[in-house]
Amino acid sequence: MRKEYELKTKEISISIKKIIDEATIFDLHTHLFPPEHKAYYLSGLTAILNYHYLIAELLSSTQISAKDFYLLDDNQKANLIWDELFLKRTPMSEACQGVLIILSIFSISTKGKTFNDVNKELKQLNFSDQDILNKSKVESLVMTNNPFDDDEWSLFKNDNWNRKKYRSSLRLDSLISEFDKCLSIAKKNLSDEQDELEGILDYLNICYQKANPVYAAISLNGHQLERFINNKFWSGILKWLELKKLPLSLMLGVKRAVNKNFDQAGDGIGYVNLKNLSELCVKFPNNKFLTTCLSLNDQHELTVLSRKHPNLTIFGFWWFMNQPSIIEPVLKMRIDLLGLSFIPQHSDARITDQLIYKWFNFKSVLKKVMTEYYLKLQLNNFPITEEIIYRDITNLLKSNAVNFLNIEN
Ligand code: RAT
Ligand code: ZN
Repeated sequence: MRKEYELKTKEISISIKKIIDEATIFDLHTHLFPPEHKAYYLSGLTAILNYHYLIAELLSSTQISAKDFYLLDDNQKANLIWDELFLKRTPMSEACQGVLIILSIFSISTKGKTFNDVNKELKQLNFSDQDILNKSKVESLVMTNNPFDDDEWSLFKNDNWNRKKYRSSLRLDSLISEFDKCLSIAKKNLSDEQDELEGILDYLNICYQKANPVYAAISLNGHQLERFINNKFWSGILKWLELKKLPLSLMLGVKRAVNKNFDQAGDGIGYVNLKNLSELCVKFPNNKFLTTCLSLNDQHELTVLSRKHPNLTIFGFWWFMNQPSIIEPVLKMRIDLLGLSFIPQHSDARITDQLIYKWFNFKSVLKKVMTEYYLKLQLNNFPITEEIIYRDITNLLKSNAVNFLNIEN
């Protein structure tokens, strides 16, 4: 039973902690798949250690060459990462500490243990995806589904998985990076007479029917964003999204392959001009845009834009932004400008087990920040009740996203 009376100062932080700990989550952007999609379901220590954040850390902080590293099999890679980053060095970075949080939630101590010791202990627990979802309190999550990757997309041929727990999103990056391949996949399903846009849209219609996506998404660098605004093909895609009432998630400011040798771990930050985003919001007022930016430099301008454009909603702390030391000040800046009308976090988890640490870390910062703001409100004679805290936290961790996407949860 939640207390309806005004909380005393000391009770506020206790209530916040309890409500945030218990709050369930709608995770707006992940790279996870249900276990039924066997080749794509990742869990366990080998996958956790072979995360591209940790590969980049290994390759940039040791003398190990990327070429030699990528010749190893998955277990050898994970073993090496464990030795170098967890045994020979202090696992201080956010990505390293994330691994330790997962293990400690499963009560596994790591001190001096080899990769094989820890791997064996974790395997013995034999936990399912639902066990992880329960521990992290994630009720439902959005996958990243590429309709131009036949093998990955074969997930939608089956009905043996939970579509409410694992929601779909249409990832459209391939339409930029490998347009000809997309066209030939679309054409397999269609007549020859159509022009390129019609062909792609017809194919996307088929995918839409099959997957019931909650949004479409694309990651863009500055140059691509600039071209996006005045491009006939993309205007056609935006029209289609409008008709389908599908928001477009724009993930802005990535520069792919800044170090090609690092392969999957080689992407970095690029320049992006957010004036282009503002122009996009004005030019397509009936499209809804979800946006996140990779660079710290863009956060203030992005937040101001979200105050100015009703069709622009900010989400998450993406990738290099997902560090507690960055989240705290930027989260406060967002609240100062937007109140609570944004979607504060997504996990971007690639390995199901990561849901545990990514949400644990975000909830810790959220507790600290929300306590500060409620105490300020109280000082201004605004009475704080458990009802209010519960409403706000539910909105931040679930309802803002669910309502924005207009889906039933
Ligand atoms: O955060 C990540 O894991 C990145 O590799 C990207 O996948 C990024 O989130 C994206 O969706 O492009
Ligand atoms: Zn992602």
